[in-house]
Amino acid sequence: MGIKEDLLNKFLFFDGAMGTMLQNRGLKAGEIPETYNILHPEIIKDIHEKYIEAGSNIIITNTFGANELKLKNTGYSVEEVITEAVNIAKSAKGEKYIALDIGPIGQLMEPIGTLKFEKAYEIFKRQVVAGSKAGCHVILIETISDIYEAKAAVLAAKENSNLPVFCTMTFAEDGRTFTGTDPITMVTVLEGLGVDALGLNCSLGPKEIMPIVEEILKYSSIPVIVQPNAGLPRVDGNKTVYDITEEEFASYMKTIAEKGARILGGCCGTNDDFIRKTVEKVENIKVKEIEKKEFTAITSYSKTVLLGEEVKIIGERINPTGKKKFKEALKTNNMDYILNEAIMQKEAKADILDVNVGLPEINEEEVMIKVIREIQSIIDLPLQIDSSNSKVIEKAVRIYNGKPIINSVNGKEEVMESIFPIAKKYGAVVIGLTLDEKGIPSKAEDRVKIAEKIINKANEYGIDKKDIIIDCLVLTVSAQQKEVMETIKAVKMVKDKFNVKTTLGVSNVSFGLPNRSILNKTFLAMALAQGLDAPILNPNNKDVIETINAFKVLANQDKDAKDYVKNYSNIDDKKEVNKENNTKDLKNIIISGIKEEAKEKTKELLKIKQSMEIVDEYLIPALDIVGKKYEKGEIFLPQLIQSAETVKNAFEIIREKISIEGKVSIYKGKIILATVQGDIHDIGKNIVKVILENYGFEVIDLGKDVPIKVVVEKAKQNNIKLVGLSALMTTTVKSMEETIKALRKNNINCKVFVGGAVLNEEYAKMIKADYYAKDAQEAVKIAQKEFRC
Ligand code: B1M
Repeated sequence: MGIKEDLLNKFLFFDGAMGTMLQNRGLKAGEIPETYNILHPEIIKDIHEKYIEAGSNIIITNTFGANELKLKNTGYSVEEVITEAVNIAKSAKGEKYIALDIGPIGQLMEPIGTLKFEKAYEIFKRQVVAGSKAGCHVILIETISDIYEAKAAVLAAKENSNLPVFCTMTFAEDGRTFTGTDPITMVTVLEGLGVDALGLNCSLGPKEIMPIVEEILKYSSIPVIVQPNAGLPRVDGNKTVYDITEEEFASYMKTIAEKGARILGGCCGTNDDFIRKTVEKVENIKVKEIEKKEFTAITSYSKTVLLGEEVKIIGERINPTGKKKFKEALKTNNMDYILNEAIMQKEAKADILDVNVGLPEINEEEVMIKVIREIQSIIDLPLQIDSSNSKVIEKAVRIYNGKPIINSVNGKEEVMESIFPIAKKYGAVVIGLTLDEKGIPSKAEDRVKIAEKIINKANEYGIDKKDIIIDCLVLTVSAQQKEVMETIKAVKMVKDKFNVKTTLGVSNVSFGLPNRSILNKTFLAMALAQGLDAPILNPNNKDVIETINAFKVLANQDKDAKDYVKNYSNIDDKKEVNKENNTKDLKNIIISGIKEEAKEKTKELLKIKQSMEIVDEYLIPALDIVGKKYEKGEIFLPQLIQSAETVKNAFEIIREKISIEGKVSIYKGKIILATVQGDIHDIGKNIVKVILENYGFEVIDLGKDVPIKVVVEKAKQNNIKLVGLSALMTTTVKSMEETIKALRKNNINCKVFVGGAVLNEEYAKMIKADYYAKDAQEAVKIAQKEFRC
């Protein structure tokens, strides 16, 4: 029996924390826990044995951070540390499986950070190879907060070992991971990638994670892992302590087991007593059967779109066919043009975006990857990867951050054989076109036969029917009038016979005829009535969208006509709002995160506005809107970052203009500027710097997240008379106060001015700053006063 068989009908128990157990045995702050495998193997062995005694039957190796980046300065290799760790686990007395622990790399992935997907894959691969060589039984990827990193790790595990792969992520109290992934998205992506068990670890205590666990269980068709912390952390003196007892922990874990979780364990703050109590309480409960969930889902990194409950729109605009400007954009690498098409479709309420960049004169593979990377860094809609080249499809689905749709296969053996293995491996949904070697059958019945062949063949590759969307193909009414109704008939037959999801490229129907919109919307209504789930169309076309909105009411999909009323009650107000949105100003560009366009727009604006007017009227208000959207959970960190980067691009143009204008060249005094420790927001501080320099002050810019002692040292070294500190978060005002205190304590004879959105006059006084500067101009006034100029 192996671990997979065990999971079919019993509970398995992981161990509890390693880090806190090691701290209790002498691990000091700054020491790397994984070095204990080599320096103190007896301690690690003892911890494993304590857990086995308590009832754990899966032991997690002490290799959470055993990757090449974290071990870099230890003098030990990944292979040494992992081999030792697995050997120690093997030598621990008692029956158990050994799970190779793989934690996050410790660097943020693109687009939030700089770590490339391929690099992350290589780092994980090294760990997997070492672990499986050393003889572990399962690979456990855990505490991951970015689904993209999880994807790199799972692929590395599956492509470089034959071991079962488990993957757990960490969630915050709002039910999302750090980068915005919710439970359904995690389940959809990880299940698609073929992991053997999935779930959540760390995050919060068992009570707080309950709603997240319920969501995971609702959607998962495979065993679910739950490893919470020992409650919520609290700082007591200089120790972190957790707030629930072993008994309470175990009671919650019992409830979690009853709800359906299969693998239970503990994370931070737990120890062998937590596991013992949990095993005692759970051991004799009957395991809940794991049901197969039959929903069709596609995802981006943060958003899941379910097909079937209501009509979903697949936007068709990212496609060069018949579009001169689009072709030009592809040839000249004009990403902004393509991104704008994506944004416009999102604003027009598309649910999924088709991405096709097939042009004979470009390198489709390269361009497809670039376009997908760019779109997924600013848009949270799931993508449909559209190409006739299987190599392009594979490359694209690999780097895509979510579960995509592949457009498409058809009934030709050769096509199915090349695409289905890709769809299976990456867990994509596939569109099956009802044509084969003989072309498109004219009769509905024959198209249904091809649909059946596609569904059966997919099944042979292990692809479930829920991951197939059938396209019965729309023919042009001007050329094949008789066959248009065959398509409508085929949609109904396919739905009735196979109960699969359906799509159609709607606008094909009207080629060659005037006023195409009338034909498109009527055909659409007919197809919707027969069961069309996800039409591919232009969401900017008002007629088809109105047809869908009306259909949703009539088909009882838009319950109580809520959306309909919202859309159509204040029609005049709406027109105004749309007019405003359509005049793409710099604010909208920043909110959307289109960097190059921001530069161009700023250049244009500089012809009619003063530099600081642009900062005050566009840059700051745009970031305020972005900040509010972030706070409300409407956007997530990746988009926040894109907007911040866009502002930096715009400000770079303004900075150049200001430097050219360079009003003053005389030296008026030296000022230190810094964003305080713990705070990485530096856009405001950088603006203040440019303006102060422009007025003739010399600025020593210490950057962001500046340690208190660095501010003190630099002030001392440079005999500074004026220090400016910036902070943007309520949490870092404290750090500002500490910095001021340290300057005073070290008898540095300087004045301090403070600024940043979170501050005001009153706060400034409270933390004993000499001045509060609400903006850059105010900072100049303060400097002028201090240096008497
Ligand atoms: Co974040 N962030 N952010 N963020 N971010 C805020 C501040 C937040 C209010 C957003 C929100 O939730 N609504 C919130 C703080 C909540 C709070 O404390 N109550 C927040 C959070 C929570 C976070 C993270 C924790 C998110 C996360 O990781 N989960 C994280 C923080 C990491 C950390 O610092 N340890 C984070 C990260 C980021 C990005 C990296 C994505 C990015 C910063 C990029 C960068 O700066 N390089 C970012 C951004 C862009 C924002 C918002 C949207 C915009 C900030 C900004 O640049 N405004 C912000 C929401 C908001 O403020 N509306 C938000 C424009 C800038 C010109 O204004 O800095 O106020 P401001 O500067 C003005 C004046 O205040 C003044 O002059 C400037 C010009 O007039 N001024 C000074 C500023 N400093 C001065 C110094 C002076 C004098 C005047 O003398 C020394």
